[in-house]
Amino acid sequence: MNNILALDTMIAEASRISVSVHIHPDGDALGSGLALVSYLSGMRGKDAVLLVPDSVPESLAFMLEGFGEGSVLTCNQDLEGVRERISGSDLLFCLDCSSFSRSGEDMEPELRSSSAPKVLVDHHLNPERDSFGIVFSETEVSSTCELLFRIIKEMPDVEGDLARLPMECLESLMTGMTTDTNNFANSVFPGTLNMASELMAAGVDRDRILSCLYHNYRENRLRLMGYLLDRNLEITPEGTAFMILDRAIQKRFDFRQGESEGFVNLPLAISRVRMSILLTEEEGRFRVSIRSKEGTSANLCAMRYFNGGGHEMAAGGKLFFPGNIPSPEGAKAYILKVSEEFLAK
Ligand SMILES: [Mn+2]
Repeated sequence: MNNILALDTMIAEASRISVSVHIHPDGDALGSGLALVSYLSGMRGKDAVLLVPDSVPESLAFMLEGFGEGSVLTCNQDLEGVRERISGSDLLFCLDCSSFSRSGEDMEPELRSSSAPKVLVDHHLNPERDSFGIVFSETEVSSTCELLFRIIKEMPDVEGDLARLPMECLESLMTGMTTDTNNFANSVFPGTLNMASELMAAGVDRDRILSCLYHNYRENRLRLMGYLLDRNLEITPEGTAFMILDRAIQKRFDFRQGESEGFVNLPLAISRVRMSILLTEEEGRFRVSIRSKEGTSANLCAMRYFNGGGHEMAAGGKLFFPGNIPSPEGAKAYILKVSEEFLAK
């Protein structure tokens, strides 16, 4: 891989390294961030910390097991600490997002204005190359974890020998790849299966990871899922399925961040659905998740109508009120219009 030696030198010359991921971190963001912190501290002896723009969702808290107290700083708990950490860092990594603009408004200005060298490792479309000294950007991989797996494997101190790496590093990579592929249901490439195979051969307990990921939810998540599918899901004549997780429903099910993970994929099971949209109400905006089937671009839809982007068939964005729509109640009409316009023949 290009740039491996340049990266190796950059790491060798740094002592305080910070790794940032995107806001509302998912398994891939946390997995790649933790794996890198584990490699940098365990193998390279660096002072390495993962910076999370908001907080770690409860459902993914198990991923932090085995990591020391100071390995992760979150903006929600210690914003001052995060800012100090960024200004005191001599190397910055940005993982699983195409630019610092997805690092959240709390961290973005500090990250951008830092004079430390910056490295991007990401698998989304349209990376903001100019902001980084070294860019590892590939879209033909399942996840940032898969890309990072290949990078770490090629590092001169690893030489392809996974046994040299801390188990936390290997487990984090497996976890993130598993969540980003929806447990091997999408975005799986030949290299993805090789990665899984090599990690298992190196001793990663995949059954334990699956149990932590998929057998550990609160009852509310399942009841909310049932409610949304039965009472809330609508499908437009053009084949856009949409669900609106507004404040009232959030309250009713005591909704917590991360608990709707995967919901947006469910309507794709319906034959006539071409695209699925999940709106989650937040302060002054909806968070938007979009999934599409082959031939329909979730990325284009997110860019055109929802102030976002991502991958060809999995993207996200925001819908502001007031702004894009006058109030939360305007969401449905907006989606109907988008569907008509975007999926028109
Ligand atoms: Mn990802």
